[in-house]
Amino acid sequence: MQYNFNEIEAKWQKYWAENQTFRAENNSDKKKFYVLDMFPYPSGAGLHVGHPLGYIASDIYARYKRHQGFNVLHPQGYDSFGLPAEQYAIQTGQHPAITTAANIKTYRRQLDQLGFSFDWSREVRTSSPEYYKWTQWIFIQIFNSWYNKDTDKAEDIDTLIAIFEAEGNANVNAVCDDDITVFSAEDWTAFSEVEKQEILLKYRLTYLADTEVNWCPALGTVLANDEIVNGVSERGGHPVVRKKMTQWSMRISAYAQRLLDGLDTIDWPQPLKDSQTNWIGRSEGASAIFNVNGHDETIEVFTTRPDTIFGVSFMTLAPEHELVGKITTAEYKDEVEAYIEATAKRSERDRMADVKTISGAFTGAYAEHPFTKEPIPIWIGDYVLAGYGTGAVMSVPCGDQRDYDFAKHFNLPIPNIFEGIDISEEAFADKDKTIIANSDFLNGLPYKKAVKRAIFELEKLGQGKGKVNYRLRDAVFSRQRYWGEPFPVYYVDGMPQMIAKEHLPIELPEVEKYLPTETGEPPLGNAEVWAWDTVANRVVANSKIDHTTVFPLELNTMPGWAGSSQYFNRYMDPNNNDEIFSKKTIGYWEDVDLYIGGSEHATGHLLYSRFWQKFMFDKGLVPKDEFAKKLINQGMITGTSAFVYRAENGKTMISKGLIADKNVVPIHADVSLVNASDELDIDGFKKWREEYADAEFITEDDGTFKVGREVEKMSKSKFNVVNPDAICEEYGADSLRLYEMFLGPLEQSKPWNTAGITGTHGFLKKLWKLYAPFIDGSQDNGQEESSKEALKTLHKTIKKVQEDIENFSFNTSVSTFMIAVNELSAQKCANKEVLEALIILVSPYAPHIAEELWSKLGHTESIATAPFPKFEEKYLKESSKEYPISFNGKMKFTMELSLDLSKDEIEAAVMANEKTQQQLQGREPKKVIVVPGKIVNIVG
Ligand code: ANZ
Repeated sequence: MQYNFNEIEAKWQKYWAENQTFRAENNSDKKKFYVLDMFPYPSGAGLHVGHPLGYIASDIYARYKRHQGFNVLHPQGYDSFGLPAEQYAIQTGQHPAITTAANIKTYRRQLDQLGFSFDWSREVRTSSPEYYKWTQWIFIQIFNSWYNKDTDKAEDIDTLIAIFEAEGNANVNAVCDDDITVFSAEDWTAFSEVEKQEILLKYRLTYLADTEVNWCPALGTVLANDEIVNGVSERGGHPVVRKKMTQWSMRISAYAQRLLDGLDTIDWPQPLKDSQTNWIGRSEGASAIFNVNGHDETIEVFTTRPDTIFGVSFMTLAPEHELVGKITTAEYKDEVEAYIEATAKRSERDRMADVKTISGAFTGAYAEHPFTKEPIPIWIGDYVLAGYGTGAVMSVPCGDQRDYDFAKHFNLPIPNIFEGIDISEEAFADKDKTIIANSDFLNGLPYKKAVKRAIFELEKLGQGKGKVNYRLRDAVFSRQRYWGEPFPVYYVDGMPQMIAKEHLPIELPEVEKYLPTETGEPPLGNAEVWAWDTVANRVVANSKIDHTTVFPLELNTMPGWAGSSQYFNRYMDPNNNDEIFSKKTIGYWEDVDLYIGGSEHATGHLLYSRFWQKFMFDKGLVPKDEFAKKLINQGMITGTSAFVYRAENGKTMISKGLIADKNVVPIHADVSLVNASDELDIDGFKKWREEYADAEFITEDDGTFKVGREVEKMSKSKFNVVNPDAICEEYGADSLRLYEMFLGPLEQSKPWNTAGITGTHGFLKKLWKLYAPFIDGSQDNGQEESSKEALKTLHKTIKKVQEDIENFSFNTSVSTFMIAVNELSAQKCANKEVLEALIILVSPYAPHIAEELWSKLGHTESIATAPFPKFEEKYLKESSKEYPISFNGKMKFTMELSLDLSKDEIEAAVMANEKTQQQLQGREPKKVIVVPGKIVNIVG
């Protein structure tokens, strides 16, 4: 019987689905193991062979753990809110829910065809109301919390209100807005309801604030930093301005230190930890307060180098700093305003990246040096970022490169406070070399001591203190989009109110158009039924808004990361309609044991999820404050893109061999139009895109047209994707799974080459053949006894494969299987026990063929939970030894003897051998030296 993989794979996929083979039980006596994949965004293009790489690896591990007796949770779902479906809706009017459902269908078919052991009974979709009900619920929990620095955790907002009622806010140690004013208990009681809510908003873990955003009027939306290129929108090239908008923010900054500390407790890749560490950006230093001359104002700066305070020769404020308007003198007003306007066009990212352009303006105002009392000119400059530290710096041209460049550019004094260092040459801020001068209390101190002393002196003056600063900003949580979670929020007197849990979910309303409204409101502004009736407790028509019982609902939606910040927990109890998950269930599953996904999520999803988890931990909702013990970033699969070279005239395409000195532009050609010799199918290319229909082609002498090839990320936009469907059809999913693993170490990036799959496919055919006696029924009991070699091959394989899986070294397992099958085939092994054990080893990698052969070996149940074979050292040990037998040190012949023999027995056996007698020719040996396991030497 042939290895008919298409039939076998379809058969077992059906069996698994019908028997719910991979269903994980929430009530189990078994130990749990939770293997998680980053769930996909179901795009219209479907999966390419790069996508399943991580899924195959995690599936192998999940299957291995089932063989080891664990109750394995291995769920899958869809991150199904997002921009592409919305953009498609804008273009075509098609509701994003419809596109999303269609794309999910394709994804599901493609995932099923690869034989993953997902527990589909737990599927979640972030865009389904049953799911986002709980995203909304978490938002409400966060809103109803504040961060108490004394207990170092999130607490219920009621505990804060109780403090306000009892003693006001003077002693509250919270992470909160900067502009808090002190009030007493009496003040609090006297405040109006709206005033109280305004104050509480400054403490809540999610709050409304005027946030600077990149606003693109033409697109009617806020853009992320990376959606802006050279000051204009990446899409469409429209102007972008910075604008203040009232938006929801998440107070993730409250967790900065815990997010850093937590990294030490989890087994995540070091580069990923490093990027989170940098993103959080802890710096230790001091805040120093400078009085502004002639004003009742102070400027607070954050500095990592308070020891350099005697080198301050000017101060620089971010152009957005709130004091700029107040302190700028009439004389400099025009210049300052012109500068502010010019700089508003530059994104923060541009400002950070650009170290060459020096620009700024003098305000005309002066500050007073805390120690020398000298006047210090106050400038503004956009190298100072509004959102970092206090948005103001004390400028030390001899210690900081940017300050130095600024001083040089504007001809400001550059005092040198470092002894013996020529600051125009010396590397800046070379901390260890610093020698302090010009100050009584700092002179001669080494850098670290000087920092401490400067802080001490500032504190004594009441003009500063030690401070730890984090680069991590609070996360803006509002999006001006349609296809996202609606907020469970309505507004009374402009103050946000939460809708009670029992009325959730608040479902997305229908809209006519998915674009922002003409007045610049987000797309939900187009909805006609989008108001909250506080009596009927339901969403009603906007026309009913009376601001007494019916109020407007929030028009923004939540960002992409909302739904993905809790899905790993929701999988534990996804069909629970009363709670996000039951205590008992989360008590059992606890956390993710293994998480596999891409490294591009380092400072997005993986940081936000850790933040939400810590919040949930503080609230006693989850038992662990890190959600994933171990994480692996799978490497990227790269594709070999094909390039056609277009001559400058735009019409002529030149074959690769002829472009040498010509001016050409490489353009992507779809890889399906190129054969294995890099020759282009010219007709196909012309038909592929209308714009190339009348292109002309300059070919090589032999009439072929050659393309250039380059390895790039596999991506639809680079036309180098390989679709797994065709491969499954031609070679089967098991071949594809093995091949993806065989390509190389999981974490490395590696190029795809479809031709190589014949290797793993050939292996599976050989494997199939090894089981032929069982497949055709000629052998059903196996050999009476397994041969020593077969057992040795088997146990060697068990050892290696187990080590490999545990080290996530899946590529080396595949070659181990190949060796094992070669050896067993050569041995003509038909022993049932050996072949049973072997197929269990193979099953995590190539599960369909494993199930089929398992059944051919006479089993009626799935192989999925068959115990993983136990490695036994004894089978690797040699039981006998080929002894070299020497006479007076010269080896004459060898003898195979059992290793169990004693010295005397060995000697007796050697002496009894007739070859020995031949050598001795009747002589009595003087001595027989026996080293068991090594040699025998006969002297005499
Ligand atoms: C005086 C000084 C002297 C500084 C010196 C450095 C060297 P990190 O490590 O990134 O925290 N700074 C503070 N706030 C800033 C802002 N909003 N935009 C741009 N720069 C800002 O760096 C902190 C240092 O960066 C601070 O210490 C400040 O310059 C500057 F020899 O103060 B320093």
